[in-house]
Amino acid sequence: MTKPHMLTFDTYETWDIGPMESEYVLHQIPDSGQVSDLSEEVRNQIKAIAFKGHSYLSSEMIDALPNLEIIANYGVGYDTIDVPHATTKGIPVTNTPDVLTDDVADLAVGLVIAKSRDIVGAAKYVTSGDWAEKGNYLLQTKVSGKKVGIVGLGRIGRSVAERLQPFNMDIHYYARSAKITPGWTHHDDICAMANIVDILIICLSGGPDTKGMVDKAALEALGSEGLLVNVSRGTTVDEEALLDALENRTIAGAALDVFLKEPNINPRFLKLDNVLLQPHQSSGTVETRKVMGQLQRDNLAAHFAGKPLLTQVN
Ligand code: 8YV
Repeated sequence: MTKPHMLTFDTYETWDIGPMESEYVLHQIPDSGQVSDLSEEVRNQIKAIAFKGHSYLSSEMIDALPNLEIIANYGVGYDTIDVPHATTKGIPVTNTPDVLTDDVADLAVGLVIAKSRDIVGAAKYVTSGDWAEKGNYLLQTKVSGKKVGIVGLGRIGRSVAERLQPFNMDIHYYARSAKITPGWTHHDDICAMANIVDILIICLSGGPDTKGMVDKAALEALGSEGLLVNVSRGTTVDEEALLDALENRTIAGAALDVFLKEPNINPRFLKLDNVLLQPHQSSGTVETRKVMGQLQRDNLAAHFAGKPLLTQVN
């Protein structure tokens, strides 16, 4: 059987490239690459996209591939793909849900603890010799028993809450409607929730519906003792308002894995001493990335075998 031609975005690990090469003729373009960079002959051949990364797969790019049959995303979030356009063209889009939930939730909890206890600053205090020279480290902020507000109680938000419950935290969550929980408090207003919690953790999915949902008012409500953690998408926060709040210390600090512009984040972040910044690495473990790649390939294989897709989003 002849191998279908497939376009891959961004870089893949060798453990992904090998299995993809054995099933498909691969055409690779970088994360910010353009489909229009490919020759017309190649564009006509492409039947599948193995999408990865955080640039935008636009309607124009989709239209430039007249024989495209499927877009398989490497990641749970598909806000960087014009899914409505793919849908109107009858092109299925798949993602990789569930398999990365543990990792993202683990990192969210890690960020809460690392930022509250300043683990990174304290480690530098030892290695720089400051401990021996200057004495005990500054006292930090307790984690256990705090009031936490989870913004978005999907798979990841729920897993974050479940992990924080054994820390005797009082768990609040924002969602459009109340969900079945082990006694967590529902809010339908982010500001009202931010006003009463110590820590706000954003676990929303990205896209136009959640754009700027954590806004200036929500940050004001969180207040000068409040910690913001974001493991969702940079778009879910009003980033200018967040930078103002951090610079003016109207919130205590933030631990962020995601930004509006990645990896070229707003340079104002780099001047702050009340942030813990991460390079969008929440699903970035060897174990999880292997399973994400497998699920992406399983969806592609199902499509070309004429079988039902495993995790279709449209
Ligand atoms: C990325 C993510 O997919 O799953 C998501 O939505 O944000 C990440 O896991 C990953 O960084 C690969 O680009």
